Amino acid sequence: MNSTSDDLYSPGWDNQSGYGRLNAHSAVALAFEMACENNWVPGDVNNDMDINVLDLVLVANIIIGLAPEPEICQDWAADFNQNGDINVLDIIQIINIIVG
Ligand SMILES: [Ca+2]
Ligand SMILES: [Ca+2]
Repeated sequence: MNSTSDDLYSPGWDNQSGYGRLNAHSAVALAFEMACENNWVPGDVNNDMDINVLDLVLVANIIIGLAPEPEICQDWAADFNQNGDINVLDIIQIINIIVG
């Protein structure tokens, strides 16, 4: 939990806030991320055990906002380089996987 707390004062532990307020959102996001890692593969956005052009289309749709409310793990898989952002860099890296 410490890694998902917001530090309120000095970095790390301090007298005023301990490790900071529990950041419930980060903790929940981390829990989902761990669940996704167990069941999904980055780049396999439709989770069909294959990374192909269908996944590219899904990532593109997520980027331009056409995907209807992607699930959390779908978002996670679409962020191929796991930098917290889904963009053209993820598409390029998924293309690299497809063309080998
Ligand atoms: Ca797929
Ligand atoms: Ca990314």
